[in-house]
Parts: sequence; C-alpha cells; structure tokens
Amino acid sequence: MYACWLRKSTLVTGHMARKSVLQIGGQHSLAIEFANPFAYAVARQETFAKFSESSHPSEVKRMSRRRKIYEGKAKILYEGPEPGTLVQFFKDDATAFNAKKHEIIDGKGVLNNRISEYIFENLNRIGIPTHFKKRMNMREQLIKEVEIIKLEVVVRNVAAGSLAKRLGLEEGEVLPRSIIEFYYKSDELDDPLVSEEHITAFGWASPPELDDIMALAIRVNDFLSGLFLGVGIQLVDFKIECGRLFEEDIMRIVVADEISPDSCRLWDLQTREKMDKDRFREDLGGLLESYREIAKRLGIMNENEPVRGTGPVLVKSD
Ligand code: ADP
Ligand code: AIR
Ligand code: ASP
Repeated sequence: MYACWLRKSTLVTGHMARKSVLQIGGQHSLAIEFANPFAYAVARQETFAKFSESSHPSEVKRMSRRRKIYEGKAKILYEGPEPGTLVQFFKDDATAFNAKKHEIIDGKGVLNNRISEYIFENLNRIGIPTHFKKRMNMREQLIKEVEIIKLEVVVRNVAAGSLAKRLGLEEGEVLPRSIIEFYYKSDELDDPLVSEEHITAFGWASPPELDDIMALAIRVNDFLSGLFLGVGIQLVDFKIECGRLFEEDIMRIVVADEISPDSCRLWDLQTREKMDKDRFREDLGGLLESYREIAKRLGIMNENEPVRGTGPVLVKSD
C-alpha cells in the first residue's frame, strides 16, 4: 500500500485510489492510498515540501531537524546533509519590482527547479563551474554552499526591460554586442546599477574575481543562447549570481542561485511571445503555461504530464 497522511484541508498531487478520514492526535486527517508508487512519491514530495506541518507526526519530527538558513523571495535555503552543502527549496512565490508585486503561482517552483537543474547540469557538463550537485525532489536541489558575491550579473543581447527604459531603446532592438551589467544586490536600495569601479573600490569583488565573473557570464550567455535557439526561443537577457566556492584550500568563482524563466527573458522566435517572468510583471497571464512550454521544448517534462499537474489538486473529503 502506498499511503500518505494528510490533514483534511491539505492539497495533494497524484492519482488517488481510495481515501478515508482518520484521527491522528485529536485532529481529523485523511489517509490516502495511491494507485501506484509514482503517484504516491509525487504526492509525498509535494506534501512534505510544502505542507510539512500536515505530514505524519514521525515525518514532522524528521523535517523539523533540518535548519532553515535563509528565506528569500522565491527560495528557501536549508542546511544540507553534509558540511558545505545546502538544500535549495523553490517556492511558488512570484515577485517583481522588489517584491512590491507578489503572487503565488501554483507549480512555478516545481518548474523552476526542473529547468534550473537542466541548465546547471549542462553547465557543469561543459566545464562551467556551478554550485549545483543534484536535484533531490520536485522542489529541492542539493547545492554547494558558496559565499555569494552581492552582485546581480546581467547579460543582454536584445534591448528590453530596464535597459530599454534607461536608454530609450526600442524593446526588441538587437544590441551591437552582448552587454554585461552589474547591479548591487540590495533590496533596500532596489538593486542599483553599479560599475566595475564601484565593485572594486568597495571591495565587493576583486579585479581578478571580476574577470572570472565576466568570463563565466559570457560562457553562460553562449551556452544559453544556443540552447534556447535550438528550441525556437530567443535569449533576450538573463541574470546570474556568482559565489566563492572554497574547496581544498582553493577558491573558485562559480555560478550559483538559479537560472530559470524567472531570471531570463525568453521570447518565442516565431510569435515573439514572452515566455518568462515578464508575463507576471506585465500582467500578461499564462506564466505557468509558458514555463511548461519551455520545459517541454527542452525535453524536460514528459508530454503526458497534465498542464497543471505540477500544482497540487484539491482533495475533497468524503
Ligand atoms: P532573494 O534573496 O533575492 O529574495 P531567493 O528567494 O532566490 O532570492 O533566495 C535565494 C538566496 O540564496 C539568494 O539570496 C541567493 O543569493 C542565495 N544563494 C543561492 N545559491 C547559493 C549558494 N550556493 N550558497 C549560498 N547562498 C546561495
Ligand atoms: N533579473 C534581474 N533581477 C532579477 C531578475 N530576475 C533578470 C530579469 C531579466 C534581466 O535580469 O529577469 O532577465 C534584466 O532585468 P532588467 O529588469 O534589469 O531589465
Ligand atoms: N525578483 C525581483 C523582485 O522580487 C526582481 C524581478 O525579478 O523583477 O523584485
């Protein structure tokens, strides 16, 4: 039997075979039997990740031992299983304009986890160093802990977003060459644009570190441009974060955080349709469908997975 203990109000993903109401610790709960081990595993991962408080008491105990290190706008970092590792949990929260706009988009975290896994795994494979170790489940990945460099490194190929606004360029204008920009990572200051001079003068990164960061950014741009072009998508721009990884007395700059449609601008080559977080920023709707389409084109998602299958499905109690 593949069963999962949930509170009556809990949302679960998966195909149920049977469910019944039970009593645990004075609270009504649902014991759900799943048709197959896969549906069970999916529901468990979703449930424990998102609704840890609604898990069976023994699971709650196991979960609560994991220490939360940091909670950001879109992700949570937990202490990892070994020293020097962290677990990166992808939430469904969508924010823009420094979190002034906020919404929960059911299933976004699952898709970003998968898309970011795919990109980081391939970056590792072609020798671009990253923090990524492996995906653990629907919402979590195991990463190497790094000392984050407080910069958002943006590479642009086409005018859009803040660049188009700042310089009065027409959105969609192809830039004479790829341009790298740095923004100082500070919510209080709204991530201001900074120059290399600021970065080295204030010691946020040293000149050789900055050289490494720029070389990484260009390599990531080349890789991502080709990857997306191959599936009919134009890479307009993207943001990466880099960190210092200390391993065996040496320090390397690696790509950290995530690379997903939350951190890239991606346009369909044929229709010019926006397929990234601008759908949320500009109230265009259909964000989840676009992210799924990206995952599908990259061959990440199984064709048979239902469009909203990444989000939990409401279970009505009997
Ligand atoms: P924010 O902090 O901007 O709200 P997130 O919600 O995405 O962003 O939170 C993830 C945080 O984890 C970011 O601050 C990011 O800099 C940090 N981070 C990403 N990768 C690593 C890593 N490998 N080691 C340490 N911190 C990391
Ligand atoms: N970005 C910057 N801060 C957070 C994110 N996600 C990304 C945007 C866009 C690029 O950086 O998603 O792909 C440039 O953003 P902007 O707003 O400066 O034009
Ligand atoms: N994610 C950032 C915020 O929450 C910026 C953005 O992506 O628009 O404001």
